[in-house]
Amino acid sequence: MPFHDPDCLFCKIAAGEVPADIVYSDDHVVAFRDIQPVADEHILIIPRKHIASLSHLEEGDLDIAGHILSAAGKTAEKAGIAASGYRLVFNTGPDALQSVFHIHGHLIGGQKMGWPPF
Ligand code: DGP
Repeated sequence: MPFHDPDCLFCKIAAGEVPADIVYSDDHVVAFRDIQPVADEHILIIPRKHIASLSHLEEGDLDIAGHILSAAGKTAEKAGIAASGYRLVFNTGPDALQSVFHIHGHLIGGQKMGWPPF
């Protein structure tokens, strides 16, 4: 799979070809607000590299996984929810209702949440 998939919506957002409300970005990841928020704050964190899902991560992609996790804290800081708390959720596959096949962590917060999440 090439680094950039021209048919992938999130690759287009990462490339600036589709507009998004970007909260944080660096050389490896982009974090932008979800168009259909499920919480008061709902941000998607994606790698710039096209990888379909967590299940498609390969050994050589482990640094990318680290960049996503590292960006979560920075993004939460920028969004003002680092202290109050947040969740990072990766919907993966049909049971989890993954609908966009480019890895994305849902950073959810800005309000009190319940558990379990389903
Ligand atoms: P998932 O179901 O886990 O694959 O989540 C995909 C999320 O992507 C879903 O919460 C809605 C969001 N989304 C879909 N299209 C767009 C878009 O064009 N812009 C933004 N910002 N979010 C989108």
